[in-house]
Amino acid sequence: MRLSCQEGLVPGECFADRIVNMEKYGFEGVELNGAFVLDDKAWAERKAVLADSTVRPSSTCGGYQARLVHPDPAERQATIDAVKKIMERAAEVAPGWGPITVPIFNRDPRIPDLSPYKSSHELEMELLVVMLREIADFGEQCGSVLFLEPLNRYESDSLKDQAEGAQIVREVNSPAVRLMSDFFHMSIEETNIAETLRQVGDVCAHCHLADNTRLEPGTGMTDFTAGFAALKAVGFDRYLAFECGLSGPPEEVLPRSVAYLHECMGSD
Ligand code: LER
Ligand code: MN
Repeated sequence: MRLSCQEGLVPGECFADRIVNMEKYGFEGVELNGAFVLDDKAWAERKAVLADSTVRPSSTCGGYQARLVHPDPAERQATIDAVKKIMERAAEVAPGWGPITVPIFNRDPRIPDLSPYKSSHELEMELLVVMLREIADFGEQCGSVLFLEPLNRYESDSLKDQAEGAQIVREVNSPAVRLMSDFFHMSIEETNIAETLRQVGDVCAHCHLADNTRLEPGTGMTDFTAGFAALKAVGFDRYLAFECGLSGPPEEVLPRSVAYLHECMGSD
């Protein structure tokens, strides 16, 4: 289990400065902004800095419109194109990591309800599996992984349940498509985060960390000790990336939160 952090959370005039600070604060990984992976100049800068650092890329987040189950085929294709480009670039640096995606946010148009044939939700999840199979084939060829992220009811009423996300990943049945578990979304949607992680642990390959208020871990009520014990029990050895607001200056609160999480992990 290793700690990662979204690049935008750490201060620095340029990416190289941010990475130096990340290492200083105790992070082993960085979650890149997908927009900077898609941009030629920003990607070249990131690749060069990472080649010289002990901080490893864990994942990318955002940077394109996440519309895998959008009703417009052109929008779905644009999402597939962006995801594949990020996967290809991720594999240039190392195998086994890549973009996070959500199927669709609430603000976007949804697949129409075709009851009594099929509900919107059934159609969306079926379409999601079809889309993910194409991504899985691509990821297996280039060596990259896509992380599927269930949200919470306020951001999407499509995929917001870890068990359902795990079921979809099992159906796609590829090492190139894995589930990711966001502690903030789980604190809203799951009755017991540790129990949930035990149940989805066979397909979970990435986590997002924030406390229940979405500030940095250690500021709220989420039981990270129980969550990490569950991850340990299922043999999770991947990255947990900070995706959160900060309760104070980053140089104070980020190292404090990292130290707190190491206590929660036990000896790790
Ligand atoms: C959005 O709330 C979120 O958790 C992001 O990780 C979505 O990619
Ligand atoms: Mn997240």
